[in-house]
Amino acid sequence: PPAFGQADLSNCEREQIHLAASIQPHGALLLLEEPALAVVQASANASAMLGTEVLGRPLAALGGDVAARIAPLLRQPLDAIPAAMRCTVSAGALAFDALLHRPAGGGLILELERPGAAPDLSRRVERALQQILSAYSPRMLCEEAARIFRDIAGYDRVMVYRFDDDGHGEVVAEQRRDDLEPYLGNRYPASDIPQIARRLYVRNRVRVLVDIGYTPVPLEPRLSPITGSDLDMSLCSLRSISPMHVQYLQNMGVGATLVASLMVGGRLWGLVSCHHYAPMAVPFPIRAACELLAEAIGTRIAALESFVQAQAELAVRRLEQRMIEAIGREGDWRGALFDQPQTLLQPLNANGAVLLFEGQVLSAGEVPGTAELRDLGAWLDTQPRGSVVARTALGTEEPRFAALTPGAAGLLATPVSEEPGEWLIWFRPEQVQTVIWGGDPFKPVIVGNDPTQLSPRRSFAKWHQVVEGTAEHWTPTDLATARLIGDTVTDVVLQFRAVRMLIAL
Ligand code: BLA
Repeated sequence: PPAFGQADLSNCEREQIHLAASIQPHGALLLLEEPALAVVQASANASAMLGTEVLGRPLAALGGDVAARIAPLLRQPLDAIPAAMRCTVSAGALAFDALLHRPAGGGLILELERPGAAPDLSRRVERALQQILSAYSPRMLCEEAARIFRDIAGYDRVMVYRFDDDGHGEVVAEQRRDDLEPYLGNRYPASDIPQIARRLYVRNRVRVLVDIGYTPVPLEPRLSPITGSDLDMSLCSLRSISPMHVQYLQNMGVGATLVASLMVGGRLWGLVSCHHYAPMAVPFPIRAACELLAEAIGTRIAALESFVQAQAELAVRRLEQRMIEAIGREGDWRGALFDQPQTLLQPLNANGAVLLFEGQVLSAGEVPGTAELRDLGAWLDTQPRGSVVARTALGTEEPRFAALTPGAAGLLATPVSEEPGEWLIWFRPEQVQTVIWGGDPFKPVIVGNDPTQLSPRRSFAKWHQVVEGTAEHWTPTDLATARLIGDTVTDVVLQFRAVRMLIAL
């Protein structure tokens, strides 16, 4: 794989970004070797920043209280979460915010930054947590998250960026300076954020780029004397940012970023991405607050998502009730499903739904023509029984239905009886049809191989290519909901047929 900074567009997926061998210049990094805590590797700016020679000397020799402050922290594991402290160096003349952790391979990494003006955040964080806890839908929570980060971190633009199952991203909420172009609703391909970076962001939950125009400060010596290889900087907050990504941000005109991971159920669900159009240093307490808030937001998203599932189950139970009442009233259950189109569309976030039953076709919303629907029914009969049938690129996966894209690129179907040809089917359109973009999304953009062309515009064009012909994924919740509706209708159909038979006798 390409070393840090050596990647081009053909191999940037595998750039070793955690082996940056350099830092951003707003702090200094020391690698300490136990037991003496001797400085064996340091960023080239360390001696100047700390006001004393560092390489080869034990930490205690640097003056101030830094060595004494570290001693009690060494009892913590420090291999997953860095410990934070305030300390002094050089006979107490210089104060620093410090972060201490154990990288893979051994030793201790100490990162030091001069403290910025630290506002008292406790009231604002408390209020923010309150707002997070009282958000009652995932969408509302994401909007709240963008407002909270803008308030606390103060960047020009804050986006909540959500990943789908394939890793493609969507800007689902945004707060920005009024004069900035909106990115809300934009979609980006998974390839904009390599897998290696995503794995890193699961472990390192807040990343900061202080000044896009920075000159990276190399580590000296280049390799860690403890391991004989590049220092693992995965958990470093001063780590240099991949030049590939820096180029991307430069092309967007961005001057500084802070990005926090949103973890839901142990997965990287999305990011809160803050952009500033000038350099921006964020003092450690603000970063710590952002990390805490991102954690709270992720936890709340998880709770709301399981609540959404519970709501869907409740809605299906109510639907069952209404179908049974309709049989009593009208001698038929189908009105309960189709009198209001939203009844069937909303629980699955579908654009169209169809019932094929006893040779008849009932529909809600946008659906293909009757002849095509009958063909679909015949094809569904050839599919294995016992589970829902789901397609996100129907026209590609089943080429004879190619003409049904763009309106019905996504299909979800469940049988409603044991009889052939009796199905409930939901449809979703091709997702490029559903995207809002400030400007013309279909204006051709050449997706070339030149990194200096990296931009959201190009990304969007690339996303467009990658997802062509596909609908938004059916989530596990969608599949469960569809199956529940299918089973419920099947029960109702059995009762309905039994009653009809009795009446006929
Ligand atoms: C990282 N790329 C990222 C990150 C984002 C994006 C959000 C995470 C940055 C962080 O957590 O600090 C992408 N940023 C966007 C997008 C928007 C945005 C889409 O603001 C839209 C508004 N990038 C590419 C390509 C490659 C690439 C083609 O576009 C190469 C495969 C690489 N992106 C790349 C790398 C990183 C990255 C290497 C990791 C940066 C790092 O942490 O060092």
